[in-house]
Amino acid sequence: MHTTKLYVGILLMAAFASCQKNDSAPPVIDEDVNLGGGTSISGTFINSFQQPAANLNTQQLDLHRAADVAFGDIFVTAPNEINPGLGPVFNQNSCENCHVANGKSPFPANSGELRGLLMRLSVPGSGIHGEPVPVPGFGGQLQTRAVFGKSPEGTLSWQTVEQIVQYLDGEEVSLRKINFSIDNPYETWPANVLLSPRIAPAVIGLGLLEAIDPSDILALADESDLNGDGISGKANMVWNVEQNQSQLGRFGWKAGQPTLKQQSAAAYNDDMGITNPYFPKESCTGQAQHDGQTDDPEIDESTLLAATFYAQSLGVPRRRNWDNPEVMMGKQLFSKIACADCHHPGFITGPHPEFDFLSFQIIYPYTDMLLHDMGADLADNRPDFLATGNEWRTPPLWGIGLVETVGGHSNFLHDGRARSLEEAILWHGGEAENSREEFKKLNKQDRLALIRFLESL
Ligand code: HEC
Ligand code: HEC
Ligand SMILES: [Ca+2]
Ligand SMILES: [Ca+2]
Ligand SMILES: [Ca+2]
Repeated sequence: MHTTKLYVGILLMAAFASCQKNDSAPPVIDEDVNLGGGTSISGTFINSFQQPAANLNTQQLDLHRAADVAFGDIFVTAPNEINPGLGPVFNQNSCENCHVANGKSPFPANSGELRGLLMRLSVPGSGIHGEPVPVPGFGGQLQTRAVFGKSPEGTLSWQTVEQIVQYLDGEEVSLRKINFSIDNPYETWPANVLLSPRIAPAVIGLGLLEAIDPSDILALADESDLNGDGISGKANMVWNVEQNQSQLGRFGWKAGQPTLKQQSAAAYNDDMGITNPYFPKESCTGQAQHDGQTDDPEIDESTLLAATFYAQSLGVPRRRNWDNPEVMMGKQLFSKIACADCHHPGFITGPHPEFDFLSFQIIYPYTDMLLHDMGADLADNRPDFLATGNEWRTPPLWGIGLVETVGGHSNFLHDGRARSLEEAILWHGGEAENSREEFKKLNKQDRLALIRFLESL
């Protein structure tokens, strides 16, 4: 790439040039303080992920407020005047119940209240468009709740196993591995089911990630590791249901969804049992307890677009403490030990077809949007389009330092197993093994500096 670096270089040169001319120029700030470009907002508070993008015009701000309502709408059992159609089977009854305060879900305390944790299912192989193959009788996701008179598909339970890792300096950290199982299936649980636990991610900055030109993402891919650095990012190619074609995958932990609209439509359908123009059949269609009818969609296109717009139009919080010396040292280490080789700092978004506030923004999401083999310990062993059982999409790191402020927890990684940023780093394996080993060799002061940098994002 390096259009972004070039561009930023030019900006910095411009800043220096103006310093020379003019003594009252503003202090030079770190290039990535405005993580979300013109959408960036300030402040460190519990509502940090619920602010509209700073660069919305009045009309867009009105749309955003209406969209906020759609995201929070609680669905109930039909017949009901307002928001009917929940189920027959479902996981939660509103978007916000999983994406609490728009932040990352915590790992649940018990299987009675799963919060934003859900289990994807499939049997080995792939379908005609390369998609995971649904499990007969259970589909592609385990719905753990059902409306009155229907049975949940099963319950999710787990056991945790602790394992110790040691730094070069002798300090030890205990990592929590989680082994999931499905209990009380409503009918016989087939053999050979593949499981993929997923925790709800934060929903900030997603419109910007959608606006990155595909060629800028593909330019970072190095599938056969031609440059020999042990890192071989790969793009997922997934099915766009509306356009009836294969497209770059961007959203979800394995980049299994091409657009925010399709991601949102799938969430209505699978997570809440709400049929919609994209997915007009109930998720349990074909199962014994479904009545076999396909009625009109339970929400219309405008509701679907509203929920989609909400995630597109949220502001990204600015970095904090970026000029703290420890944070600045941590940022250097982040590049030095190759974290930045996957958590790619910057992009300039392309032109967004609909929304000018997403176009040509200089953003710092700290992701390459590509899939990486993260090793056996993180593997779910369940393929998702081109993503193998070992591969995950690099998650963006913007906002990661506010997870605790917003959600009151510090659980990370696709299944929420990590209880701190430190644990999240120590789980890295596969293509990230060298990077993790470098981290383990750092002295305590340097390790803390790296974490302080993450906390500034
Ligand atoms: C049962 C919990 C649950 C509910 C309800 C839910 N989500 Fe999600 N959401 C998730 C999980 C888990 C993921 C990650 C999915 C994956 O990796 O496949 C996700 C991912 C997303 C993403 C992509 C985020 C990213 O970084 O790639 C968006 C956007 C999203 N959800 C929007 C919505 C909307 C809109 C609704 C309501 C219509 C909704 N969600 C309802 C759990 C939920
Ligand atoms: C080979 C690519 C790669 C490298 C190198 C890498 N990461 Fe990651 N990182 C990922 C992927 C992929 C995940 C998601 C893994 C999962 O959830 O199972 C991740 C997850 C994370 C998370 C948790 C994010 C979340 O939302 O839960 C943090 C924090 C993180 N990485 C920081 C780092 C740091 C710090 C380094 C350097 C020591 C680093 N990473 C090196 C690819 C990489
Ligand atoms: Ca329904
Ligand atoms: Ca199901
Ligand atoms: Ca490489």
